[in-house]
Amino acid sequence: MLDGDGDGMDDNWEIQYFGTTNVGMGTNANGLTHLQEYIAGLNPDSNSVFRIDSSCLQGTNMAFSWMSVSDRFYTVLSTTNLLSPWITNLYLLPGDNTEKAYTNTDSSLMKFFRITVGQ
Ligand SMILES: [Ca+2]
Repeated sequence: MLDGDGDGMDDNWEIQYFGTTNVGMGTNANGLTHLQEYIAGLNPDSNSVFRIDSSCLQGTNMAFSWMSVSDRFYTVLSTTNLLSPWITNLYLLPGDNTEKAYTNTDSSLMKFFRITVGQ
């Protein structure tokens, strides 16, 4: 990654979407900063968001999927109570511009899930 201005965003990505590397840390209509959009692999020209694309029950197991981006890593976390710590279920799955999926095989408890994305 070329980051001549040291703002954490690839200069080529900044030039592609803003025409300059002087984009600052402003926010888009979706409330994310340009840096957050870059890390999530989003298009800052649109209202694109990082999200779970599909979820369904496979028997008693919850399965869900999301679109991945190259050079990003995804971690799936869960908790049985939003006041409790999050537990890592899947750690640093590399993105490759394909759909990624996770299936929770422990259906003994109701769980909340979230996915984090980083570089
Ligand atoms: Ca940069």
